[in-house]
Amino acid sequence: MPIAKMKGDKNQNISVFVRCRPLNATEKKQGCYSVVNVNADKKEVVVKERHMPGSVSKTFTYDKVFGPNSKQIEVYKSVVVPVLDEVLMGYNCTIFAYGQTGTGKTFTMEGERDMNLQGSWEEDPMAGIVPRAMHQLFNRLQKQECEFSVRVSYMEIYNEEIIDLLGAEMADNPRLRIYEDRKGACVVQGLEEAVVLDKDEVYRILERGAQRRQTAGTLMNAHSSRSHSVFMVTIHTKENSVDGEELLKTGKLNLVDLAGSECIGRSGAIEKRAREAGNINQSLLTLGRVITALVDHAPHVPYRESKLTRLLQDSLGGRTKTSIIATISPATASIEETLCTLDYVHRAKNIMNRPEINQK
Ligand code: ADP
Ligand code: ZZD
Repeated sequence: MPIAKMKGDKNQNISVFVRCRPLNATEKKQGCYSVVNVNADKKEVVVKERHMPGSVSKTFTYDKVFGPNSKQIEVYKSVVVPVLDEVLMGYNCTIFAYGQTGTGKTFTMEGERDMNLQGSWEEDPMAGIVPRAMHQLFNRLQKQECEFSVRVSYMEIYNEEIIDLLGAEMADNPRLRIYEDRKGACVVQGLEEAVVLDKDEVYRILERGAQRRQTAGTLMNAHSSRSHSVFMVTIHTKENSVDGEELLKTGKLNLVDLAGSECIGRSGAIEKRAREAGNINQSLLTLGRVITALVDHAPHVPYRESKLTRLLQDSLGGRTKTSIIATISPATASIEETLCTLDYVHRAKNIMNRPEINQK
């Protein structure tokens, strides 16, 4: 079949994963116990609604599930390695982390730097998806006999404003606007695209981004739980095919750490508490509405109603390969939020994308 015919004719569901973190010291002190059971073999998460004889339990099935003892490397190998293969084949891919604040979205997407560790960042066992993906990307590209270029953008969406986490030092961040390019893709005007030449430059960029974010978030906790951070990598490769022709490929990877899901209730309605606090996260709210519209096959999908959904429109019902990692707490006290998260991402499993290779 000619390539043109094969293009985009395969529908593919979004992949959905769940990771449960361990009970923490505070929860243990409060007498919380675990109400979540993760069955990796059956790919099931079971939530016991009452911890008594004749208890009610709810079971959800996903593409893969990770229990409280799962390690960063394990999540990386199962979820990200296959995605990186696809990016290098020329697909656009997106991985979202979704869940209540404090359940491990940032731990999963970015990880943590063990400052007692003398070793390099590449060897840090606490490194999350972003540093691992960047490290493996350069290892893979340097092994391949091809010319390549790697560009990185890193931004935060807070209160429907885009903050560039890599922009020039003194640039008093003007509000960055989104516009549509000739192909109809949404692009952020003026967003820094850092060219990364090798693995050694990666850490400096991550450090800069992490530092900027701290400066941006004066009210740290509230800020980080309400903001979305988006790490975008674009890879261009040029190979010579067997018949001496040039093969140009472009792959893109979006790694998205979403705002805490807690202000949005199970029905998708904004909780009264959140509304009263003026804490309406337009991007998170719209994400939920976009998912609903897609799974219901509604005639109109409200992509344009938020920055996040405009920017990532192609990941939701478009030509990007998309995965979602839902993070949950095992604790009794979080059972309502946990069920919300499990429901929400289970519904998202029904979204169909039609991935297409970018190749010339
Ligand atoms: P979120 O980004 O969802 O608000 P964080 O990533 O900040 O949550 O995680 C909250 C706390 O829980 C952090 O102290 C983090 O180290 C810890 N944590 C999260 N996930 C795990 C995990 N899978 N294993 C061990 N600790 C975890
Ligand atoms: N989660 C940490 C950053 C934070 O919220 O600040 S951990 C990883 C991805 C993107 C940006 C930073 C990192 C991070 C880091 C910490 C401190 C200084 C630089 C970078 C990290 C963690 C482990 C290995 C590599 C990078």
